[in-house]
Amino acid sequence: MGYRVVVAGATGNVGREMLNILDERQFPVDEIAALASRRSLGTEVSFGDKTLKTQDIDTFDFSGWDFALFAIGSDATKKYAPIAAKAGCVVIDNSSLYRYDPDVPLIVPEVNAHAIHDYSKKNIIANPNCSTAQMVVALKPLHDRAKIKRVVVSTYQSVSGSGKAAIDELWDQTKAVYNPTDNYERKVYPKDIAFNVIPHIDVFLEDGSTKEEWKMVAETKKIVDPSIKVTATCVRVPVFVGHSEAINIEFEDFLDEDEARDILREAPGIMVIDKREDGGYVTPKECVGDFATFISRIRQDSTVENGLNLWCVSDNLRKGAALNAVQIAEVLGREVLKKG
Ligand code: 11C
Repeated sequence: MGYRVVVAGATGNVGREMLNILDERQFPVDEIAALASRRSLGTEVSFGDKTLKTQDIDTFDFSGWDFALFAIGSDATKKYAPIAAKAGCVVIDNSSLYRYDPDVPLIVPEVNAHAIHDYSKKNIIANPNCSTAQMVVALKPLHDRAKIKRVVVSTYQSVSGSGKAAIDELWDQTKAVYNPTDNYERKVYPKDIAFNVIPHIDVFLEDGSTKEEWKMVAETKKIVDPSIKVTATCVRVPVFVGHSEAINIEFEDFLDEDEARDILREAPGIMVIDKREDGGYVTPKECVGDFATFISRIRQDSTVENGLNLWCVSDNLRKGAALNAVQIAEVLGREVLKKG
């Protein structure tokens, strides 16, 4: 016996990846419902070799469904998650709405799968922000060995993190550079993204940081350890898919770069590609469609007592969103619902 699974927001970038990944990982699905807003109704989506007609999230009855993967943004989640959860359908939510709620576990399965048991307080489990998810996969095994004191991270985030309109914006602007008669209108970003970088993701906060930077701080504390200090600078780059991060870590104890490399090689969800030669590292283009978080450029930072630098790349639509949500569903199935 398998599961009755809902994907809400099935026509978006992340929703489509959720359907792909459920199929790729052969999740035991008995029945699947693809939900969309009224605006996208009629759109068909693929699930393996099947085509699903989207159903209206407004009128959908969640009772009898085991869990729902939500990729519909915070406003819609606020409306529909409590309805699904009340009907007994566990919500695995990709928005930021519930991430910081003490009654909702925020899960990256490689790091804190055990915390999933707290889901029953609200029948909701939160999926982290993409830039946090890949970073904590890398931090956790190192923290277990040498206790992390402080992390300084700079991100290089792809436009797919801002949705489909941003992908179009990068494409149209890039074409217009070569063909000046093409007109383009900036709709998503406040500055040009083609052949440029923008040091601004999400809204500005009072202290001058952005919400994306704050998320990396707050979520790392909730998922890994509240004692870890994080300072982040989040930057949008003209890459379609794949977020990259330059991470500087200061530890309590000494950790040699070779040992760090061995630890990361053994750690779940990580692929180490770290040759000190031309091309001996991973770039975002190569990680698209992959499940792993890739680590390269592992090296000692001799400017602090126990420091290490590394480069971390992952498919933001996968580990940063859809894959992590499906992995949460796998843990939920294995440890809690126990069907199949
Ligand atoms: C970006 N990290 O790249 C964002 C997208 O809180 O789930 C995901 C926002 C979130 O723009």
